Amino acid sequence: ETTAQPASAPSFPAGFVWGAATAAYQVEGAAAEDGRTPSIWDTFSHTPGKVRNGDTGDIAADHYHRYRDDVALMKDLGLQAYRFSVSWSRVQPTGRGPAVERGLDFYRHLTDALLEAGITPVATLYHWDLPQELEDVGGWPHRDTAHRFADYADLVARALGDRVGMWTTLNEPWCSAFLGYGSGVHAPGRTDPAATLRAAHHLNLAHGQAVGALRAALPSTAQTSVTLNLHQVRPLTDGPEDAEAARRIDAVGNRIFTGPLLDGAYPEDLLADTAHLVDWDALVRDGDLAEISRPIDVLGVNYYSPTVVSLPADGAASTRNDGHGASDHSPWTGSEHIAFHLANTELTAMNWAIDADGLHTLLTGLAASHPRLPLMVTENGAAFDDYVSPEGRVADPQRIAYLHAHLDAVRRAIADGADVRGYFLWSLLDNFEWSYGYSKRFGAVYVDYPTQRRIPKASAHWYAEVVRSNALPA
Ligand code: GBH
Repeated sequence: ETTAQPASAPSFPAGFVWGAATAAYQVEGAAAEDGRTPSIWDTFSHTPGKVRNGDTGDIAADHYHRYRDDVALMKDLGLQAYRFSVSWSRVQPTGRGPAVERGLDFYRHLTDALLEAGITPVATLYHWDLPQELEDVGGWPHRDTAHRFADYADLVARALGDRVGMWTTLNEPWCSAFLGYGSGVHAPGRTDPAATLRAAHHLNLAHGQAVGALRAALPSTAQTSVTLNLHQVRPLTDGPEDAEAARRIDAVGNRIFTGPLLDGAYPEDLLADTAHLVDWDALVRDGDLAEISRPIDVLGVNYYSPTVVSLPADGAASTRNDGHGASDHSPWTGSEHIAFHLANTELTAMNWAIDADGLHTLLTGLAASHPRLPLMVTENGAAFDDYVSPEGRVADPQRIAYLHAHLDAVRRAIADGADVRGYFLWSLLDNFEWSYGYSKRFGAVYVDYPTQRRIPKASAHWYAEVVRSNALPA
């Protein structure tokens, strides 16, 4: 046996989990097959003007039909885990009632293939694709949607609980509430501040009730989690106005979730900032906070870029690039007057500032505030303008540099005491990037959409070596 890495290679703890992630609507396609009905993203993407170039997820990366090849690709790359999401309207088309077995079969076959390849399946129950029928009767602003979600969690857990041991309830509930019902750049495209805050509470409640359902249906060894996009908020200057801007955005961007989920209460300052928009006393019923704060085993965090804010002296509402399409409506319900700035660094193709220290600060901050809560980086990655060379290769040195810097930030956070259990690259495949359609490529694997041919980018090979050695190149 030889030691492949020099002693100086910056390495990760033994047992650190290395994976890649996707989401159902972004990769599956087969939108109308085997009994699947429209989700809010089918409706939204088929509404002219909502998604760039009129792109939809009808076909996407055709993962529904090509999952065997995709699992083989993951095995070739040596991935240890695959984070995917379940399409609610594929397995329970009306959002209530009995399951569609053909829909569940897709996930049974996918997880069987993963297990056979030695890859751990990590299932997310909700990555933004609410059954349209549930939106038609009120969607997330309507309390009953949380109960429907708990029933759906029970149904999926009973179908897949014998083969999936790691479960995430929601992916980025901030996006569901604030981009879906606030700025309207995501489905269902509503722009109603009160509905936004109601949606946030009902997403929290849905998570808590689903954790209860998962615990009841799954073996005691199963792990439950939720994935949050915690904004790494920084004031533009050291002045008191910008500190106030950072406090407000931290409240409505982060603590509206971490407060009830991890600490059992909504923060007082958030309730005060938004009291004119919603009657919190009527919205939050007795017993809700106890359900929402049920213990979880792991907190998933997604990180891409920091958020730099200021409070303009003139009080004028700001216009900004929120990275998810232009809207006349701010997603920052109750804090619309705050201005946003790009950090003064290199940008990705999304115009997101590259700042790996933000990931270190995020992880060490959570370790300090919640020392007994294990963490998992459930998404991190970047879009660049990738293209296939005449030789059939995709060189993406910027993505390699991005991943290297962010993985080093994870490694430093662990060295500084953060209990980070694993890392999932976003994304395994190029895919449907929401309101940007197919114009942005986040994959480690290039997808040539006309042929659906997969071409691992240079970053995929680089990542495979990191996974193999459990270390970064020295
Ligand atoms: C993730 O969302 C998604 O989980 C995934 O489906 C998606 O493909 C991937 O990232 C890439 O976009 O919102 O104004 O504060 C990331 C969503 C993008 C939300 C950056 C926060 C920061 C600007 N996040 N955004 S703002």
